[in-house]
Formats: sequence, C-alpha cells, structure tokens
Amino acid sequence: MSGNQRDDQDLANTPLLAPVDEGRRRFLAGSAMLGAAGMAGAAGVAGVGALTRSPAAQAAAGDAANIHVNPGELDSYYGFWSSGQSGEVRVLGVPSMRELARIPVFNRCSATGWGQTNESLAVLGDSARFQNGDLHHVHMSCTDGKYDGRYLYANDKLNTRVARIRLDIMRCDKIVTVPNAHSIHGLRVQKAPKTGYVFANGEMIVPMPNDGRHLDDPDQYWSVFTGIDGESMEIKWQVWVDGNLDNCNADYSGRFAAATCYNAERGVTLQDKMRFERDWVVVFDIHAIERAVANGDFLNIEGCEVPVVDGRGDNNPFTRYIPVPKNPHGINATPDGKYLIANGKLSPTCTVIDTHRLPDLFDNKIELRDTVVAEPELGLGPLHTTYDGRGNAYTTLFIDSQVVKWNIEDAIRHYAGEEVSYIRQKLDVHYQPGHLNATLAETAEADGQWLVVLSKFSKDRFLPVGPLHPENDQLIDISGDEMKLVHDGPAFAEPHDCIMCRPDQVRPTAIFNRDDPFWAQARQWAEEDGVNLETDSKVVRNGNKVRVYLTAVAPQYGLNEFRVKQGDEVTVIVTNLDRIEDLSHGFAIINYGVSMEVNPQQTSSVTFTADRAGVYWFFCTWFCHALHMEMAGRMLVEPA
Ligand code: RUQ
Ligand code: CUA
Ligand code: CA
Repeated sequence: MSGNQRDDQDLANTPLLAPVDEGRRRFLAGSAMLGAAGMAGAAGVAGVGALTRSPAAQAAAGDAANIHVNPGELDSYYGFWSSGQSGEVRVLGVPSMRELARIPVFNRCSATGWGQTNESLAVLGDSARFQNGDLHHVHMSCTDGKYDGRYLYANDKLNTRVARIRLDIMRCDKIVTVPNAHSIHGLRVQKAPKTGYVFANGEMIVPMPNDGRHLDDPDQYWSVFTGIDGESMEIKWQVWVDGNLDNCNADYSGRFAAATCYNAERGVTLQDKMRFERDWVVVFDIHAIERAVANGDFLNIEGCEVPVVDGRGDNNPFTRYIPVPKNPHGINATPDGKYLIANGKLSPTCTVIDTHRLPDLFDNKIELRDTVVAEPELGLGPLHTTYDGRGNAYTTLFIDSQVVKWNIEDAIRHYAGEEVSYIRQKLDVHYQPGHLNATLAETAEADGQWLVVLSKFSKDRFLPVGPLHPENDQLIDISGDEMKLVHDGPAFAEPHDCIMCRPDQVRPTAIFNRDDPFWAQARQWAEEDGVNLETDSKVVRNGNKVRVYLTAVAPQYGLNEFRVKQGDEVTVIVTNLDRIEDLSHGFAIINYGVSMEVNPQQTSSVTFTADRAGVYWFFCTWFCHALHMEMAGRMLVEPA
C-alpha cells in the first residue's frame, strides 16, 4: 500500500470506542457500551439514564428570540422530514419547527384516503398489498448541485421501495419496488449536472434470485446498488457488490457515488458482522457503469430484466472498496465538492476521502487508502455529518449524546502531521442523536444558519406520554462561532433524517390544474361514459359495475342521493369545482369505511363493493362552509 503509514497500524490500535471526556468516561467504562456489541442495544439506554440532568442544566444556553416566528409570519426554511416506521414524509417550517403538512407515502392515511383512493392505489401499484413502510431518507432533486424544487425521493427500508413526491402538489406520484435487493436503506440523488439518478442501497444480503434456493448458504447471499432514473422512475441498472450497503451519497461532479458498508464480512449474525477490523466505503463510477450498460456488457439475474454489472472484487471498472474502520454508517459530501466523509460508528473517527483523487483511484494510479486525507478522532459513536459551508463539519456522537463541531482542513493538516487541533466545540444534545442536517447542507449552497439534530431518545425532556416517548428533534443555531441549542421539537415515530431548503426553492400550487395527470384514470372513465367531470353528476351502470359521478361545490354535492344494488362494484368519482384556495372537500360514506380528500379543482375516486343493503349517508369531511354539516347525501343500497 503506497499511502501514508498511519493506515494499518492505526486501525489496528484504534480503541473501539475511545473515551472523550472524563465525567462520561467514568460512566461509560462501567457499562457494556465499550463492549463491541453493546453500543446500540441496552447499553444505549443505560447511557441515556446516566446523562439525565437537573432541570436547571436542561435549560440550554441559547437565544430563544432567534427562533420566534410571530403569529402570521412565515418561516425562513422548509424542512422535509422522514418519519421512519410511520411511513410518511412531514413538512416543517424552520426555525419555528411547526409541522405544516404530512405527505402519505408508504402508510395509509385516514384524512386523505391514501391507500384507498384509486389514484393512490395506482401509485402504490403491486405493492399496495403492503399497508406500511419504513421511510428513512428524503432528498430533493438537484440541478447543478442545488435544490431545484421538482421532486422529493424517499426509500422504504421495510418493503424495498423507492418513492417520488411531486413538490408542486406535495403528493407521492410514483413508487417502484427494487428487484434483486432486500431492503433499500441509503438513498441519495445525483447532485450534478441534474437528478438524474436516484441511488438506492440494498442493505440486507440474500440469494439472487431470492426464490428459495441457497437458503442455508450465506456464501450465496449478495446485495446490489441501484440507479433509478428520477424522471421516469425506471430502474436503469444495478451493481452487484461485495458486502452490504448502508448509507450513500453522491459527489458534485456527477461521476461518483459512494456507500458505506458495515458488513464486509457478509455475515448473517451480529457477531459475524463485527468480525473484521475494517469495512468499506464503496465508490461507484457512474460513467463506467453507464458505458458498460450501453455496450451490452452486463448480466441479468434470472427472472429480471434490469441490467446488472458485476462490481465485486478488486479488479472491476465499476467499484472501489476503500477500507475504513469497523462498521461505518453515514456518508456525507462536503458542499464544496472536495470530500466525502464517512462516519465511524464503532470507531470514534470519521474518514475524510478526497473526491479529486477518485479518478486516479479508478485508473489504478493510486492505492485505495491514498484517497484518505484525514481520520479525525471525534468521540463515541459518530453516525452522521453535516456542514456549514464555512469549512466546518458537525458530527453526531450517538453514545456521547453530543454534536461535535470540527474543522475539516485542520483535521487534514493534523493527519499530515501538523500540531493543530481540529475540534471546535462539543454540544450536549438530548439524547443519542442519529441524523443531523444543517440548512442546505446537502447542496452546494450550505448557508450555515440552522442545524437540526434528530435525537433518538427524549427521556425526561417532555411531559410523559406512556412507554413510547417522542423523539426529540432539536434545533441548534450555528450562525455564529458557537453552536447554541435553541429548541426541543417532539416528534412521533420516528424521523430518521431531514433536509432544509429556502422557500423560494419550492413552489407548491394551491389549486389543482384540471389537466393534472393524477386522475388520468377517472378522466378516461368519464370519456368512456360520456360524462363531463366539471359539470355532470350522474350514475352510469354497466352490468354490476356502477360509476357515480359527483361534483362538489360548497356546501353541496351534485346529487342528494344515488341508488345502487347490493353486490354492485361502486366507483364514486368526486370533482371539487371550487376555485378558492384552501377550500377542500372530502367524501366519506358512513359504515362503509370510505373517506378521501378532494382539494380545490381535484378529482378523487374510490371503488368498493356495496355489500350491505340499506341507507348509508355520505358526507363531506373538511369543514368547508357554515353549512358543512349539511353537506351530505344518501347512498341507497337496494337489497339483492
Ligand atoms: S440511518 S441514524 Cu436509516 Cu439514515 Cu442513520
Ligand atoms: Cu364540503 Cu365540508
Ligand atoms: Ca463489519
């Protein structure tokens, strides 16, 4: 290895979790936290208890006036929050941390009818059979390294999907299930020249195809890295990799993407996955992958059309496996495009990779570890890193319950042998932080104003609500030299990640365009039935299939009643003709479990079987008018 000599020796000597401060050190030394496997399990909880402090100490230093957004004033940033096992995306205003909206994606939503309307079922496709998802990472489409406000993309760790959200209407419009992979965890977009690809990491290893063969032979288990076209949402290619893939990110040139791997061992037990002293940052050469696919130089996994290139092993044109300390987690590109920083998790370090050395690495002019320009020691359990655009990095320390601010160039000088300290500040957070993100920090426009840290435990920070505590999404002012904790933000299960952008970067519409493709299916039905959605309310029967077309104008539907026969398959298609901003209607049928949103100028539809005879009232679910309660009608179901 022609790189610096720190390499092997240092990695071997690095204490698994080096202590950072004396008080904590005493506590940590007594817990299983220093034991290899203890970190995220019971020991993590013990850590929270020990870090509980007095109410006085909890009153964090900070300038509360800073975050006060007066009634009627608007926030200065949009925040898009994932929600983990809740399966949705949430929209917040920053710095007030007020929740503005929820966008249903992999979950079911009682308010909007997501998962029940024909429009949402068309988006969910084959995967509509799943009622849930685990949405970890939400990222916005970019042009030239900046947010362009077109789409959000998000992963489903539970059911191996990737979703897209249209930002003009803030609704999910595409969901794809990723073949050959087993769980999608890391997700990022190609930042330049344009999104471009959405990159999706396969986390768990399984046989390919996973059809019952090789059950007991983990040597035959694999994972894949997937490139999805962000515009068509077609799966363009996959890279068959060694190990597994955890988080990922993309560089600012458009040529490279990189993923952390915590299971270089390709183990199937906790012990297996911790056997090696080092795992990898896996770098992908997107251009090389594209060339191979264009030249037909790929294979197919049985039963699947997606081109797969073989990125396993040391000597392939598509990947490089850079050794980094044991079981790394997050990986984040610096806003200036110079570095990719991988977070050590089981090592107290981050690994700084110089992106400008990657072309030489792929040309085999330098060794793998020659790409590493710093490996600063930061504290216990580094998970994710973000940036202020002024040369500083901010890393969460899960076990220390801190955010550490450190200077990237100073860390590089230190690594090169200079006597210089790179740690700028350590701030207690409450407690056990996972992701963190600063305003615009995933783009070239990082502006160093606010930092949100998503703390996994809230412990004693809020009024108790039973055994399931809220998370604590804390807001930190990073606009000055010092980080200041300014707000606690309780959140229901379980935001993993968030991004923030300026309001001018998102331009949502308030009223639907009647040409919107969202209800293409209903438009086609109307055409078949000779119905004008904008004017007609009527019942069209075709055998035992009945379509009920209803207009809605506050406070009335186009029909006071409609009649069907027991056993009919009924489709109700409602068009909201109101053109007034914020004037949403809904449509619900009592004791039929039917309920959906119909926003201004939107058409929504739902299909169900009228399996019980009788009188069933339908009603509007959004308080749209003084006579909203009266906005109702009867479905009359004649007995068979
Ligand atoms: S992960 S707490 Cu699913 Cu983004 Cu790191
Ligand atoms: Cu329409 Cu309430
Ligand atoms: Ca490992």
